[in-house]
Amino acid sequence: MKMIVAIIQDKDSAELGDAFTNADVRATKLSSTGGFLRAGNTTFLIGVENEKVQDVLDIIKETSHARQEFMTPPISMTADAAIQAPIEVQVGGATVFILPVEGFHRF
Ligand code: 2BA
Repeated sequence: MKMIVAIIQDKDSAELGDAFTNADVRATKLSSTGGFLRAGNTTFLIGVENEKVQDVLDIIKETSHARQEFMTPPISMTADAAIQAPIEVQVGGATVFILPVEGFHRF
């Protein structure tokens, strides 16, 4: 069994949640915040049997879209505090970690 941790953009979370339900994939949705943009994103925790991992990855890939966002860099990131122009950042469709699961219990 594996635990898939998928960080996706809030805009895609409803569609991804529906896709998981339709595919009978059990998931937990957490509200999270990106460390760089400090904007809200969504983290799904999905516990799945090894043979279903690829199916889940396919669903995430189909549903998650990369987008361009703008952020104003903090003063510490700019050479000159007077230059505070927003920079364009490409936010990925999904950042996914796959972890081994030692145990799974439902009581
Ligand atoms: P954020 O940390 O808010 O990052 C949003 C986007 O900003 C990133 O998109 C990346 O394109 C850019 N970015 C992040 N850190 C940067 C830096 N130090 N310098 C320049 N650009 C930077 P993604 O890579 O697609 O990441 C989307 C979100 O996934 C992240 O939001 C974060 O919440 C999560 N994430 C990404 N990599 C992670 C990792 N290795 N561990 C934990 N969470 C991660």
